[in-house]
Amino acid sequence: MNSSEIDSLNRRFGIPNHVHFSEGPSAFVIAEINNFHARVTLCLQGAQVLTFQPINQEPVLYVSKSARYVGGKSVRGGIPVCWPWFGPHASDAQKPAHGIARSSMWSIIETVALNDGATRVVLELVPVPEHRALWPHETRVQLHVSVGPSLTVELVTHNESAQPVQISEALHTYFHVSDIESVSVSGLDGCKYVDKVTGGAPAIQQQAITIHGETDRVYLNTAAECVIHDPGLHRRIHVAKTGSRSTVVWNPWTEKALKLGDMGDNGFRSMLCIESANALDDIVSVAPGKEHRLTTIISVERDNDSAL
Ligand code: TA6
Repeated sequence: MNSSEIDSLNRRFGIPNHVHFSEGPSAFVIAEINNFHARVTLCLQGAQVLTFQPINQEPVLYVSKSARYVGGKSVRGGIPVCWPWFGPHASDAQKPAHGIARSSMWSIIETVALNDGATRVVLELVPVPEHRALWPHETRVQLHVSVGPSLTVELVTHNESAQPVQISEALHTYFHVSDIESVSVSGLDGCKYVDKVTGGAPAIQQQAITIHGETDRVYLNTAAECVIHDPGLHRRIHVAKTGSRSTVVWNPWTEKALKLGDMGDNGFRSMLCIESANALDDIVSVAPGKEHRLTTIISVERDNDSAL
């Protein structure tokens, strides 16, 4: 997008002390949402939230120091939008992993300064001819981003066809942590999960989750809020959700991170994905003319009592 198009975005959707558009790396269009609660940046490609930093807090999301800003590829970090399928396509390995949304252009359709000083930005996926071969359904998808003391991200699927449409999806959130081996995650105790590292073996979570190697788990049939306990940063990150029956927990660890090529040498040590999703058995059927909303609500709580 060139500077006159960015000027047009600022004229139509910019809001002083709330929303401003600028050109980022590789001419990516970046929306900066800055209010007295927090600062968020997102790129129009993929409607990808990149950063979230509440006032007086450390960054909450992880973006790889080796992240690449390439057209048609999601950036390593922030909150990639996986839609209308999660993971590899169920029947066609040629189709892109995690669907079409995260690598496609979205447009801004609304920006609002809310009464409590928060800010909302609404984006919509721009339909293009090549999508039809990948996803031959009449659906419209929007992302609603609300920035206040917490960050709320809503992925809204509208079924505009006369038939039910099945989707799987995730808000694939990368969290910034002090060190992966010093954090734990509560909220999924007793929950059934599919362990993708051991070839899909089912298991039941015992107690809090700790990470000491490659971890790639889809927790099923759970609406639970997760909490990342991070004594190194003296904080707890709360990941609440609605419209989601799956939670994905992922850290690639050394070997997988090296294979990915955009996580640097030890980037995996300062990230943990806790993804609000509907995946595997939790596929969603959206009735004709209806909408489905997957929401993740991220907030941070200081924990000055915790010590490493
Ligand atoms: O959500 C976990 C996962 O499905 C992992 O299996 C891994 O593939 C990760 O997503 C990242 O996928 P990406 O295509 O962004 O490299």
